[in-house]
Amino acid sequence: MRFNLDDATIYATDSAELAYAMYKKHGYVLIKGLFKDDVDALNNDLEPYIATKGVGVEHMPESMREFAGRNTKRLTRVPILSQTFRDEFLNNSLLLSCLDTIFKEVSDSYWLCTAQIMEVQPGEKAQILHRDLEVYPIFKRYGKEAPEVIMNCIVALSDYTEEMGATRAIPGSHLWDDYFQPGNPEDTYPIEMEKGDAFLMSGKTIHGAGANITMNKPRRAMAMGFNVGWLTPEEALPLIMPLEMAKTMTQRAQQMLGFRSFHNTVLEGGSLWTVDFEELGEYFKRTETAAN
Ligand SMILES: O=C(O)CCC(=O)C(=O)O
Ligand SMILES: [Fe+2]
Repeated sequence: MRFNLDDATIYATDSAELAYAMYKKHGYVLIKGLFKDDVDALNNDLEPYIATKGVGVEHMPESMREFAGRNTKRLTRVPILSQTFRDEFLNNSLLLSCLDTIFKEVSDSYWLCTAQIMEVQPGEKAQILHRDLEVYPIFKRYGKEAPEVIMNCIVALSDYTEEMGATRAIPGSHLWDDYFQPGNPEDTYPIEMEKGDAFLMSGKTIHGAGANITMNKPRRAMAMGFNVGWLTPEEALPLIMPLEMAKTMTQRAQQMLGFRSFHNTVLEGGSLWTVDFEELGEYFKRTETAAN
């Protein structure tokens, strides 16, 4: 039976419960217009950086460069480069409600794993199919029983089609027993999106960027990854974001960026990422007062 993306599509005005039901069933949910009021400002903030960015990734080991895409521009560190990202994208209430619901079975809080622009250039081939969970490889052994430790929210920063390299995913692949079974490109479906739409996907779902077979239409998307608080994020953002910048963010955003501690409350287990057992947010406040 062919999969119809409409069956996994909701609107920004819909509830987190509906999003959750679709994510559970298909392994992802497309949320129409989730960031439609924010993408122009984000593009504005980032345009100069994207324009001067080359294709490919300079600092990755050779073996990973194919995966990242030799003809794809990847711009990382978005939270530092864009105030719109810090103010709006990190505080989107539907996205946060979805993530709260999804992660609460596994972890009391979560980090921003990465926020990066992925602009697939004309001529780029399809990305190798994968599950984002594989960044923490041990979980692959557990198949569908693996805990949900990483989620990806891919936001369209331009309208894009299958021909431009829309992300392709295999619906239901989060429910497979054997995660060592490679996905078949013929079983993937493109997630075509309009500017501002967002696609929230389980780390257990097989996917990859599609090939861009157009002559002159880059596909611009942003991936916002989130990982549970007891795993290391991809980007070391708290080490490179100035504290002064972090202070302008909401508490939720500070927590996701590593400027607050991680408390295992509901699931128990104590606190992590503290200073002498003190909540990091309190530590920053107290030591700053002492300095003044
Ligand atoms: O760019 C895309 O559509 C997906 C990229 C991706 O899945 C990844 O790099 O992990
Ligand atoms: Fe991925």
